[in-house]
Amino acid sequence: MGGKTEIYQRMQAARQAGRKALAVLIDPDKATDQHLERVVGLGVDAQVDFFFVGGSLVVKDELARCLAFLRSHCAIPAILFPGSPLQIDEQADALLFLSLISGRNADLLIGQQVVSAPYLYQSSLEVISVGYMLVDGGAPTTASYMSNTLPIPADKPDIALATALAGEMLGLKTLYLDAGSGARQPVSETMIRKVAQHVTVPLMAGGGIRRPEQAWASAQAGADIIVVGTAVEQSAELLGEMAEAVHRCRAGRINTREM
Ligand code: 1GP
Repeated sequence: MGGKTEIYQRMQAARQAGRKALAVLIDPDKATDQHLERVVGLGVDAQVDFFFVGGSLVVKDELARCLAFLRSHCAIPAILFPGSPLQIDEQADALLFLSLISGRNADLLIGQQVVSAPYLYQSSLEVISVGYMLVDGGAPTTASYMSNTLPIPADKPDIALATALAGEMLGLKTLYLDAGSGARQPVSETMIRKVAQHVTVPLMAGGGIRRPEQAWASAQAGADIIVVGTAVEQSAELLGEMAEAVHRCRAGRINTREM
């Protein structure tokens, strides 16, 4: 099956060059036009790499409006980060095709993907598969509750590594360590480093990153794409500092077979 690969190639090229990327997560339910205008303006100035759009629970019908706004106001790629097969819209550039590999909920491992695959096949969207791993961030999050799965314990990097390796061996094109939106603690540097040292696909990390130094530390530990949502929702001004912190980090990945 062919299909578009432009965004994925961009992710891979950045990873190979040791160039870190910032993705700003926009929850369409919460993003008023005024907020979007601000985030887009600051995002363009700060050279934000991607906008991720979606959420674990989207209750209003604002996705199309949000994507139309992004499309007409900037050239930063808009990538769907869907909480359900309902969140598909061809105005986006790509879609993260998530399989919740940290959980044992068959519906989120393969069930919902089977429902959405025929629609995606006929759409113009670039589909990027993601081995999605929820990590305990100190309290239940919407993602952990809605997915009805146990997150990976925060202090078990070996479990995260084994899960990530399985995901890569199954052919998933990217991996995502997520403490969940609004997590009390972000994914630890130890866990990110452990995974980053052994996988070769682009690695995303997010959930609970509130300060630029945390974004920098996650990138320095080996994440290629840092995802920030809540902090920018609460204070759009942080966006410039977040982007600066992530782009300043140049840590390449050192792969090892030593476990
Ligand atoms: C959630 O990783 C994202 O899936 C972003 O989390 O909202 O806590 O930044 P925050």
